[in-house]
Amino acid sequence: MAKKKPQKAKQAKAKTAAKKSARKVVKFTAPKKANGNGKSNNLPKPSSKPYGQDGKALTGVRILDFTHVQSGPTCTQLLAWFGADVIKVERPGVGDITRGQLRDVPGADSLYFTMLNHNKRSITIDSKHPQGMRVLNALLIKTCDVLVENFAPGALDRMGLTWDYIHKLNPRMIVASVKGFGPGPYEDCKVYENVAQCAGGAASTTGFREGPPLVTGAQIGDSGTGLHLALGIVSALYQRIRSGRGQKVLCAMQDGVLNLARVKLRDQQRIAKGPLTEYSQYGEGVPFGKAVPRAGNDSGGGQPGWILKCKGWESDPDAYTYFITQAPAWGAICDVIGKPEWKTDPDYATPKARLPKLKAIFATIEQWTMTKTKFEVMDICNAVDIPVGPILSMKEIAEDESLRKTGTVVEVDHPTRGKYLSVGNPIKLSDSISEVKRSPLLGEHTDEILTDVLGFKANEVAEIKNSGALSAPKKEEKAA
Ligand code: CAO
Repeated sequence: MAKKKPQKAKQAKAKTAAKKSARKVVKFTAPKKANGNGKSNNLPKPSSKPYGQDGKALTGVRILDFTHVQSGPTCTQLLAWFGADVIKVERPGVGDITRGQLRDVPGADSLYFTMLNHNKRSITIDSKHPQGMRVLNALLIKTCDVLVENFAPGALDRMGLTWDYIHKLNPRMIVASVKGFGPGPYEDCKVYENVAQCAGGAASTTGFREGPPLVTGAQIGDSGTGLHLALGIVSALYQRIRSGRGQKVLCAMQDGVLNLARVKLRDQQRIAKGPLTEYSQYGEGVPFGKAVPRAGNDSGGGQPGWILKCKGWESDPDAYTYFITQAPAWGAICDVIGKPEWKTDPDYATPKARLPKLKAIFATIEQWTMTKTKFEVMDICNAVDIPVGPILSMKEIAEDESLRKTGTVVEVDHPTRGKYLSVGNPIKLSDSISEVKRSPLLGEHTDEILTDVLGFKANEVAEIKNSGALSAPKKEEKAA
């Protein structure tokens, strides 16, 4: 018993610290006891409200959003769609640099910004001003569960917001960061999308064998990493229920891209054991080198596929279909393209026999697809279980009624730019319905956050404002 006393004292101390850091808004409490099956007997009662009417998945979670450009904002936008209260801290006068980038409407926030910052609130704070730090400290201690940032390496520390400092202020705080590279030789580098695509192995494995490495239009470095980070944050929030403490969450863009390119690392190991037979270069008799080659439009799995021309391809750059010669569909493919004899011909009947002839086989299939529109190909092939997919232009996607119905493409109204299209939450939860709310204007919620969230009195708000910590330096005001 005597030995256990210091342990008890420690626990009591930890409890007091946890109590001190407990905020009004978030009440994640660990279940008190577990029964014999390891299951909690102290779980909240099931909701009596109908699906979709009992708040959102992350209701009660508050995020100090110190993100900018694309990777970080993607993450915090997802959290906001799931109901987190995301408070975006922006530099006075300027804000997130993307507000002014690629502007299509003079004076209005760019689509770059509006499409990445829905459902958030904006406060302007100069983090390098003592009064600005006072507000940040209040956000850190009093109300927020997670700080998310994607500054250049070291920038957060230079503001004085080191992990030790934050953790001391609020032991429950989760600090989540996107960086270009993880610890190692490149950890200090600034990184943008395409750098990550190159460093993560995507570019070297994308494109045609005869051409240079290629980046993809999908933002796998920025948005892909933001998505990874969001999962890290909700995992850390879940662990905090049990542990009572926050932790650091780091997602390097190189790592995120590599995770998405993992099938290529798979192939890198297979190449040492022999040629990659599903790559069309194998059928063409082109020897493999030491590293995974670019595979053009070959499908990444064991089912050969290629992009084929459809009716109208001469004038429409997107009149193409992706066509997969999945083994179980081979008979149907032969019938559809008018080559029923291939079903029994030993030179064509098995996947192995077809491998060396894939280029010629796809050329024959293309003779058929060129007689149909990509949507006709879709209808005819799907009716007999042949996997195909039309190459959709962004124009076609923007006009797609079914995507509008599911809320994946949404029309949003904005006070300075008017109506615009955006991508809504691609993740659908049946009991946590996402509504897309317009992005905030710069500093739009500064006053309500100072008073309603942080509880500063009128004289304190005036003191902070008069100090200049929340407004642009005079020179910038003149230039604007
Ligand atoms: N008040 C005062 N200063 C602020 C501030 C605020 N509210 N918000 C930001 N700043 C300051 C930072 O403290 C930093 O100052 P110091 O360099 O003096 O410490 C400065 O603004 C610039 O921050 P930054 O270095 O992050 O910005 P940058 O434009 O030079 O670099 C980027 C941009 C994206 C290359 C870099 O942030 C980065 O590498 N981030 C991590 C990887 C990442 O997310 N990349 C994806 C970008 S999306 O394509």
